[in-house]
Amino acid sequence: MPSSDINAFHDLLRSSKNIIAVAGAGLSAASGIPTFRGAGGMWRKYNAMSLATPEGFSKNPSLVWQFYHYRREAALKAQPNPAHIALSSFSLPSIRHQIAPESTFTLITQNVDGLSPPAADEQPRLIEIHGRLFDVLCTSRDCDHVEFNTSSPICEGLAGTEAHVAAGDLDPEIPITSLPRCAKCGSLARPGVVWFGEMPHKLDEIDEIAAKADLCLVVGTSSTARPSTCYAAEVQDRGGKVAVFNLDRSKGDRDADYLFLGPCEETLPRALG
Ligand code: BJW
Ligand code: ZN
Repeated sequence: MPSSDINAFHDLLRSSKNIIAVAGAGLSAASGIPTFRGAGGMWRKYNAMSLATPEGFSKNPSLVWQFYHYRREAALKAQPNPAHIALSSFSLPSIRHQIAPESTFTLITQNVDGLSPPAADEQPRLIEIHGRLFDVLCTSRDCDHVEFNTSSPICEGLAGTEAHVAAGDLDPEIPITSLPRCAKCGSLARPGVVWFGEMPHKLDEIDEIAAKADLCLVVGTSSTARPSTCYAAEVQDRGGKVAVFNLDRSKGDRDADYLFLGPCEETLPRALG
């Protein structure tokens, strides 16, 4: 069984040289952003294959845009919670005594909500492996324009639909011409997130970082979506350690070296602060 000895974990933090954290939807749960799986998860109410695949978007971009408009509006209203803050301030000089001075820390988040605050000195390094809700991509191959757009609503055609989506009621009738368009060429735009079957971002960079990591924190993720699910085992296979922070038991956690069960907005500040 994994240990939950916080003092031993603090010793491990201090002796680790290259730390990575792989985070998931549970990190943002206390900020009011719903998770995907489990009780209250979005994939219980909405069909993942219709809303989070390129095929779903080709078939009905209107349904997909309503889902992402609803998610954008929720993220715009949300604030980082103590778990986000604990991760982003992990390398600040004030708490730097917790870790070795020359150590590195990289946060690989599967979340697209933008709630992990960027650190001033680029430590921790933040990698948003599944993209960002507020990136808007042109679907025309000839253009490929990307725009960072936090407008609320993103377009008039979607205004107010978030209330219906929250009730599980997506409107199949919104015409494609009323959906977000590319600011450069006018083609249909799409959310800048990574759907099932698409290539996650910065995989080469992550592989390089994970290959050097000697400690992997697994925070608020069900560890179901590849490739994020692989990094902890990779670190452990090379002799590194794994610490899981989750509300509940999750896939692979019995192999972890440390397991801190409970809301990560409580367990992480205690473990890292
Ligand atoms: C708390 C808490 C609290 C709650 N405190 N904890 C069949 C068809 C198509 C693809 C595949 C297929 N079979 C396999 C695949 C591959 C697929 C995959 O892994 N599928 C499995 C899920 C079956 N992966 C992909 O397609 C990926 N791409 C890929 O593989 O490319 C090829 C390639 C890769 C690498 C090398 C070579 C080739 C892309 C995956 C994209 C995932 N997309 C989504 C949507 C993104 C955009 C959006 O946000 O809308 O990403 S799906 C969804 O799952 C989202 C999440 O990022 C991801 C992971 O979920 P997460 O974050 O773990 O959330 P939950 O809800 O599952 O878990 C929350 C956890 O928090 C729970 O454990 C709670 O207990 C806990 N919790 N409150 C602490 N307060
Ligand atoms: Zn364009």
